[in-house]
Amino acid sequence: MTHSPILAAAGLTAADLTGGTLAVRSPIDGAEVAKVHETDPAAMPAVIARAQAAFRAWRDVPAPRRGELVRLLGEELRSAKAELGALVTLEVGKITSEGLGEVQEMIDICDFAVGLSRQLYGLTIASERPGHRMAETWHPIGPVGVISAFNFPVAVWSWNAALALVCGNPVIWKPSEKTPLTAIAAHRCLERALVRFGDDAPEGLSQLVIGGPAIGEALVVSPDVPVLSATGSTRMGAIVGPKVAARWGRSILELGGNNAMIVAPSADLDMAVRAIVFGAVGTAGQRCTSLRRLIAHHSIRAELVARLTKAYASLPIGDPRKPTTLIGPLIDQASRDRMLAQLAKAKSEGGTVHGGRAVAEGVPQGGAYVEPALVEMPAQTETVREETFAPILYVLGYETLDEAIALQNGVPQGLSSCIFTLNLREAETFLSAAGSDCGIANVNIGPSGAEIGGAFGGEKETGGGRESGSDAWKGYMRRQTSTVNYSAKLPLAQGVRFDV
Ligand code: UN1
Repeated sequence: MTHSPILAAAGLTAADLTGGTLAVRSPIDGAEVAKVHETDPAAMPAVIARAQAAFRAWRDVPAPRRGELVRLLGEELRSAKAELGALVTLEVGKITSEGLGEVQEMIDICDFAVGLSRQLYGLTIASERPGHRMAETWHPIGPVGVISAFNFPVAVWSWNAALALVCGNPVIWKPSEKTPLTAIAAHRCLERALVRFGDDAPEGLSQLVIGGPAIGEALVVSPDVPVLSATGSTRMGAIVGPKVAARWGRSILELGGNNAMIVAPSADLDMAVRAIVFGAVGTAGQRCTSLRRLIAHHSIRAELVARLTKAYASLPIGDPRKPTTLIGPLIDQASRDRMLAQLAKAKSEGGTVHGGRAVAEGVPQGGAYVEPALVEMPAQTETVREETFAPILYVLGYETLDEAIALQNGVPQGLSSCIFTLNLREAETFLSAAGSDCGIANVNIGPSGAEIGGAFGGEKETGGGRESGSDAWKGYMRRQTSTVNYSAKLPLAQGVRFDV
């Protein structure tokens, strides 16, 4: 099978695809599709210096004009949607609809950021001193480093880039080493937008750097990269966060999730089953927001497991390009090995595993295909408390809502969560201060598939960062509080007297 028509349609040339040192494989069949050129770590100081120079020009461009660049990016993405979506499918193994959905998420954040470019509001605050006016202004902060993961190879960049650009900041992007091709193709869309935008976009406004940890490290340790946004594992965040903090930078961390659904006795089980299946096996369980734990009331647990086992048995697994497929491959063999090892561990802790076998029949050879696994657990054991980036759904039981909420919150991660119930008291308790401790808490909706309009991120080991909608833009700007004295006196705050 040749992948070249998809690569060519996405605008990738022979120079992009050959002669480099980074081998790119398609998870569909494990075939090598490119040897991409890597950025020399020794070039990173120059990359950062270019971004700093671009910052000095871009911060003076009015924000609504900066929004125009992002509007053009949205246009480019709209016209490249099919080709870019197909490339996501090729490089990550997402099914066609999810590949397209990822590009739609990029378009959505562009639309959001264009509107935002006229709404970077600060407050006017009542001063306690007569003849004084106090206000805050949000200023551009400087180059933003973006380190993104394989599973959302372009959407996460766009959440950061669209906001950073309207906020007046250059961007330096290091994509996952597993997905440089989608990154190159998406970045070309921005390059085309820059050409159309004209001269007031400085050179070096957006740079793509490809390579391994040394490239990321250069961004992490540089005081000239005031904001570092990193998406990936908690292990990675534990290295990045302290290093950024040590040089007084700001990090926006979006790390692991271990997302649960509570299914209450009153739940609409038809809806719950559909939400569970999409949440747990969509994207082959490789979203930060994937559903990993099902906390089902004892009275409906057996029925739910029976319905899920039945639904799981008929899920089409295979080539993600086929329109009927719902579960594509895992990103690589190592990922499948980890899944199988976690299942063995769960078994040793008393778990009963349904499914979860490697699949070799009826799928392209060379890819890491798996049956999704449902694992009935006697308790929330060590394995359940770990995030495994694969379609494993652990099932736990509960008797009281307090118990269910304690289980939901009883893991180190705090990204997304949800409850299925038709009972108002239960729903509101779940959303209350004493309810879910996650950054995202839903009612009668699964934990994944968040819209860009809300702030995205979570607490505890998820890292605390917020990206995308709401006021997440504030993370990409510096706040300046200004008090102006228009009186002819100089009163001091707090009534302090200091007569000289
Ligand atoms: C991720 O998995 O890193 O909510 C991001 C969702 C998507 C984004 C997931 N909008 O599932």
